[in-house]
Amino acid sequence: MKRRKFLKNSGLTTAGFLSTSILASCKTENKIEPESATLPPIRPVAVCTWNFLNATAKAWEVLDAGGSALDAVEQGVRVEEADVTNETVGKGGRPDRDGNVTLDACIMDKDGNCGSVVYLQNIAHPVSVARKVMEETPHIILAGKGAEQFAYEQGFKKEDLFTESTRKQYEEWKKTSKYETTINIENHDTIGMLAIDKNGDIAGACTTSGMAYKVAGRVGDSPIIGAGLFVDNEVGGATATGVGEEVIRTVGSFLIVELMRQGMSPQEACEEGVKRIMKKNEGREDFQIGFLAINKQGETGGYCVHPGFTYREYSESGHENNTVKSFYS
Ligand code: SD4
Repeated sequence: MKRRKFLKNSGLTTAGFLSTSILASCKTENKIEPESATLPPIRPVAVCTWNFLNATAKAWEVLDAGGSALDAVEQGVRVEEADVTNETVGKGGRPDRDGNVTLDACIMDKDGNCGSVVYLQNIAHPVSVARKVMEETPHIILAGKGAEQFAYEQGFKKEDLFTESTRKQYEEWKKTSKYETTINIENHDTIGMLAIDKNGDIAGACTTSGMAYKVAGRVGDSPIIGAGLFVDNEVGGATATGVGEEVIRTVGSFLIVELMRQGMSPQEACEEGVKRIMKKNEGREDFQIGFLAINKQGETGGYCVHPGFTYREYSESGHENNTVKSFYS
């Protein structure tokens, strides 16, 4: 206890010393510039994996109204969870090979608080359940039946997550029961979202139904803090899409944030993240990964294994879908 107090006090002293020296270094003639004058202005922004215009527009609406980055990412990704035409997220997500639609999601805030649900069935908005796990329990991850039970206790409704289309596709798939993690870019449209609010705080969320026709019980990277998503409010955030097994092996999003902490730009960090994965998979071409990152200054970047991955960015200067460079051309 005493030691902690000492560290806290010495931290304060160091902070005091630093701001004094920053102030001193900002002295121009007889005028002292406030410390904030030397920092870039805060630029609220929302970015997400792939070209999800409606989701980023929703996140931007929250940010523009002065809402928190945490609310923005939750509200933003919920748009995709509710969109039944997106067959990789939320309601309308494709099932596992036994015909269960199972959802994975996580959320992380500026203070490093996080919540996650894995293998969640019958609930259309796993990201909101993940937020409840973060805010209402002392835990971080709830799985399967326990997560579902918790969701009902929190007032979420039971829903059939199949649609006519996904049921038909599943019946068709069963005729061959062939499972491959193909590089088809259409097979990957998990949404990972990062946002910076007017206070300059960063939050992120990630939600998916995972690989179509996966082995029952399989959980990917998307709900794993550090793999599919990571946020450090001092540095930035990162999120991933694609074959989750490969992202987990390198703890991809955490790696990218740490690379940014060491001085890399979001773009450089995403490139290095993909290169690390490719080093472990030399010569392998049969999978796709896309990384997206943002730093504290609001700079963004992305990189992927195969061409096709894009990310949508939304800020007061408008919105655009950015095509990113890839490891293979
Ligand atoms: C997973 N990363 O479960 C997810 C899949 C994905 O678009 O990104 N799909 O491995």
